[in-house]
Amino acid sequence: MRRFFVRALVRPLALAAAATGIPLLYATPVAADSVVIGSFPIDVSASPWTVALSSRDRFGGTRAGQFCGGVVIGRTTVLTAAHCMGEDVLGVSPQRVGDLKVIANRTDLLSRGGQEIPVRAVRVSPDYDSRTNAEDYALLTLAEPLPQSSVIEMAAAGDPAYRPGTGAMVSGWGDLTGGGDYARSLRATRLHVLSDARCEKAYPNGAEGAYLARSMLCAGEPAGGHDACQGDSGGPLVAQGKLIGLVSWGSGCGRAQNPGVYTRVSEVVRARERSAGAAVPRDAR
Ligand code: 4AZ
Repeated sequence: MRRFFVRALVRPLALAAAATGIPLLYATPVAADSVVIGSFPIDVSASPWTVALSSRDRFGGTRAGQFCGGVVIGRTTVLTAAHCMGEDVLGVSPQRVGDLKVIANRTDLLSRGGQEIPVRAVRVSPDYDSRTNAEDYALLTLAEPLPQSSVIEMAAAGDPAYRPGTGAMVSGWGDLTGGGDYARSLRATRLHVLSDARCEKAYPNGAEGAYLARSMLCAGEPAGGHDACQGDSGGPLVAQGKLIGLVSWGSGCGRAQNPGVYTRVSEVVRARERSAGAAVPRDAR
């Protein structure tokens, strides 16, 4: 995650600094605006589709091996970010992570609650572009089914939940401060869907970090302070009871001028319809 953090977060800032001529350090006062505020603890029963991705082999046991979030979209199917399955995060290809698991229905990572279920197969979106972060999703097939009560419906294109101004909630075990202060217990924050124009302005065209409205969704608060951060990646952004986004990338955390960028979940729905089960497993329907 650290290497992804550097790649995904620092480069857009560097590009912005180059474009404006404002020195990078002046443009990014670390202490003032990299702190995520406004998150609150929640019990996983309030968001039973939120799961932790875990590998104790790769990430150690101090937080049960948690390194990303995920979302239950079928009893044996978890949706996460493609970049969570990247070699720059895992160190090796996901197939070579022997203990890749999904931790479900557990609020406190170090408790014994819920289920730990091995991941049987990983399918990264064939359209994922690690350079632009476009189509940042992957599907995990679980070795055992989760309860139906953990499954959340994905919002298709045109669903009113995608409209700017819609209230939404994001949840995860990610960084609380932007300084590597990872949560042990599940947290959430409320924010709003923002216009594509807002993120196009925040992330102008560049070799990396450009906002692409077709496959990305912009969310945050006009004043900043409510945001996902490193370690939340792959986790759910939910509005009107449906899944609309996956935590994907952004510049810093909680900065007013840099909203969070999410994978647009309607793209996952579209890919599933297009391929009629080839790219997306049937049990995800
Ligand atoms: C990350 O590195 C990450 N503030 C996730 C979300 C955001 C930034 C970084 C959005 O996983």
